[in-house]
Amino acid sequence: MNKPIYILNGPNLNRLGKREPHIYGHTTLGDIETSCREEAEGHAIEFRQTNSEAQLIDWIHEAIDSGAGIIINPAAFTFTSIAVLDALKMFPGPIIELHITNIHKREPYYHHSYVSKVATAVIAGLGPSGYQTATRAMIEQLGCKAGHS
Ligand code: DHK
Repeated sequence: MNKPIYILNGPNLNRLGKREPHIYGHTTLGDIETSCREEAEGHAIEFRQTNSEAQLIDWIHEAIDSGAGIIINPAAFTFTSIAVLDALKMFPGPIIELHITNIHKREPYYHHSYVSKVATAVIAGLGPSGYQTATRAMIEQLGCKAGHS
């Protein structure tokens, strides 16, 4: 059984669909989870969201012990949390940092990411479909063929 890919989401992303739709669109996080599972074609996925920094760190620790790869949209913690960076530093596998919007085109406080220091790759600005792109890329990074669970 392949170790799961952890897809972790930070604060306020539980409000997707209703949250600033002119910026984030009308797609809900539930829709995004469904699209990731379809893209993974049977590869194990742990898809989670929290508004708590401590919870996000605990899930990264869990992934260190039992995950193959991490796809993370840390949302606002991207720009504030050295604790999340320190946790990710301990992860031995590929890390894909993901943002729905192109953070570099937005307000200056969204320009410096702590997470990018340890990310294998960064995806930003593709909208909700960036999650599928990240899932496909992660399966390639892991050298797994989709459907081989
Ligand atoms: C999501 C957030 O919540 C913001 O804090 C970031 C990111 C952008 C996103 O594009 O997914 O600035």
